[in-house]
Amino acid sequence: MTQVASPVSLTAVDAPGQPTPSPELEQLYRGFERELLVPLWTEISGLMPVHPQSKAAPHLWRWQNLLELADRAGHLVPVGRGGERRAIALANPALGGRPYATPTLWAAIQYLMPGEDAPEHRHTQHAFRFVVEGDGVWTVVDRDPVPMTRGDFLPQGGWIWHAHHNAAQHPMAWIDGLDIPFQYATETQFFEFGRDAISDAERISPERSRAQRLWGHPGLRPVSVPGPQPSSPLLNYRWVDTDAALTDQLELEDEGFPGTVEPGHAAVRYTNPTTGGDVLPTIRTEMHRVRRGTETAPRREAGSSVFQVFDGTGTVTVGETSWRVERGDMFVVPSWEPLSIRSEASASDSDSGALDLFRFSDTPILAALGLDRVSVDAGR
Ligand code: GTQ
Ligand code: FE2
Repeated sequence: MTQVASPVSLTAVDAPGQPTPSPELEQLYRGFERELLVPLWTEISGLMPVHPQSKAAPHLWRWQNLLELADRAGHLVPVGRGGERRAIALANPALGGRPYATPTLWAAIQYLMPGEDAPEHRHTQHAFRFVVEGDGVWTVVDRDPVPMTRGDFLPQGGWIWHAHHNAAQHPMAWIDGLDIPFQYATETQFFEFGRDAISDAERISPERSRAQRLWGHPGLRPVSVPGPQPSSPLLNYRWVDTDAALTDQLELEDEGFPGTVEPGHAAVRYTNPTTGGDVLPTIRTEMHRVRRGTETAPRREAGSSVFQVFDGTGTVTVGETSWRVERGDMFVVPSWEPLSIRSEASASDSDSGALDLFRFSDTPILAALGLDRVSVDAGR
């Protein structure tokens, strides 16, 4: 049976600017129903709110719980052609059980047992991997073996072939981010299976990917490859570089020079070296470092984001909700919910006691349409 618009009950419309109820008005509304029409005046506050009212909820997933369940899946669920990946998605509790962290973003923990292969495929969904701990897996992107170790970020633009292989004697976990919900909503997905097995040459893990050798030199691009590319040709951003960039920002701040987002808060964005813009057409990715004892000013952004704690401990507040967070924990910031981060070193924290957070968001989609907005409560 076809779904029809729910009837407008005159008494239920409790919004400003409604007409005086009468039998004639009731007749008019029944006429709207028959013709599948809905008036704006009964719906306007929901359809055109004064600011974004996200359907998604702020939510935190504990890394230890994700890891424990992923490991159980590793022992019970084979990975192979058809299912493709042992990836387990974060399902926002306010999005109806769909495997969506936010209305636009997929976030998952992926797990490979020793020696396992995840078969080659490609899809229009833009994707990345981020490694919070471990090593041993490399991903083969367009036949280029790319190593993955703690702190590495690996973008992987749409329609690029990719397979994963765990060469280590131990299981490995990492996180994936994709624009699956966005492409589901816009009905733009294509998918293709690749080879059932990668070649022996692709099983040999080099120190550096070919992409890193070609594109991984700051401010230098190969002259042989002209023009902008839609997603980054640099397939791995190494932790050593990200860490150095953040350390330098905070040291510059100590010396009285600009560079940090706000006092005690350094941040870098992963960029496409052929454009200087975001690494992926639909997903923005950043690494933030909040100095020990610093609390960031509450900040709202149009669009949604997902964070993973990379290092340190602290307290994160999203809207009305606060969590104590530690390494690996993942949380969602819905559109226009204020976010504030406080770094509080615990006794077990090593060295600096700073709180490092990896972040991804749907901002490039909004920016392309002129819908990106930010509001910072600097007065706090
Ligand atoms: O690793 O290729 O989490 O295709 C979801 C879809 C990971 C992947 C996911 C994928 C992948
Ligand atoms: Fe994939």
